[in-house]
Amino acid sequence: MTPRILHIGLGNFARAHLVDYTQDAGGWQVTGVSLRSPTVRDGLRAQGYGYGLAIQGRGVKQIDVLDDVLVAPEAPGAVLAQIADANVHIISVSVTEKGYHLTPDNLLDLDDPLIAQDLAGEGPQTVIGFLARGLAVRETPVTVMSCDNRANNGDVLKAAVVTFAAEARLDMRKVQARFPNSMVDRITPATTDVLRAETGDPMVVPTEPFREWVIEDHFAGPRPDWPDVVFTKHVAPHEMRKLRMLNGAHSMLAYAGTLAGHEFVHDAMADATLRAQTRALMGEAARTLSPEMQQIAPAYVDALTARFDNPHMGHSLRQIAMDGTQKLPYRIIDSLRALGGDAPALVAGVRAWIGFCRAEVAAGRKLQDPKAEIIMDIVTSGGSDEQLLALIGAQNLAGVILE
Ligand code: CS2
Repeated sequence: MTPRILHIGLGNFARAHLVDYTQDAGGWQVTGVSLRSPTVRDGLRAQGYGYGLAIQGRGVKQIDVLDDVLVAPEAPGAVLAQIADANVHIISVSVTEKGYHLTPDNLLDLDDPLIAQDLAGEGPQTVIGFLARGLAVRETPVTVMSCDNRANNGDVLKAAVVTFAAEARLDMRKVQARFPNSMVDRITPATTDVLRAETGDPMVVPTEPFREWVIEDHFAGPRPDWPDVVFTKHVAPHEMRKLRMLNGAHSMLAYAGTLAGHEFVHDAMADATLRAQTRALMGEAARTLSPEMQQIAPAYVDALTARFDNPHMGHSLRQIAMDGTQKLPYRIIDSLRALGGDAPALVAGVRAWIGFCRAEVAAGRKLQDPKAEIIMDIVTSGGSDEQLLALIGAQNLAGVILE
């Protein structure tokens, strides 16, 4: 039987990263799980689960390593059965930052309504509820691998599952699961109708030629022979390099760029002030990294600049601006804290987020953020910037950010 990966959260990113790498490795299949809507399943099923990966400048690569997609709300029991299936050796996860339902200090948010419902025994609906309840009945070892942009992504996922299991009084004594940390990277914009029409593929995914993956060498069983993947004991230095330099700069550009009237990353990069601020932010973030990462930082800044400059990517600033309360803590605030506040470009990034929240509410646009309602209440009731900073765990940096 062909060994399988069960991938939870089959968005464009997973289809441009884990699924692409796994196709290159050969010998494995991937079964997808959509936690909410049937859209991706319906689209992929209509074409036999194959789709095109439009790699900028390199044409369309046909991906055919997916064998099925389950839609969790339609069949939660089938998803739980897959999590427990002995032929599934890896359960990978890309559900975006907010899919973890954590508090700003990375603990499972027991007040979150979906987590509360999962604990009450309905569903489940969240990745945490599914993993805890599925692993509890699994009999063989398994690797649970987070592929999301979160610091210590494997550790925080494991901690959330353990907390859930304890709260739900699940017996986890027989569970043999490992949760490696990983750093994932590939810029993957939303698909446009133009690309769908050009390729004749409604499920096509646009991405850049660059891809990077560093995974903690901590697997419970077999894994595909993924090409170019770095397996290491120490992922954190890589994770911090990527999250703080690439994603930190992305978030600053998203808010400052939108406020300046730009639509795409490459537009904002063509704005001399924002370009200088982007490179300055990367330089500030680099000062918080390990000596090895500091050494390669200048070349990394240039490589990131070139990736951001790519005019063919059409990477929308508003897409990156989503879910700021979930992203800013480890993309920008951690660096700022490490530098004791002495970092004008990072400060500009946080101030741009505040300005963006206020401008969106003033314009009557709905913020895309799990804390959108709280942000709206603060802004419309004349609340302070300090109150907004509290939402990203940065109230004690108000002095340096707002001075
Ligand atoms: C972006 C990321 O949307 C965002 O927040 O910063 O998705 C970014 O493109 C990827 O992490 C690149 O690997």
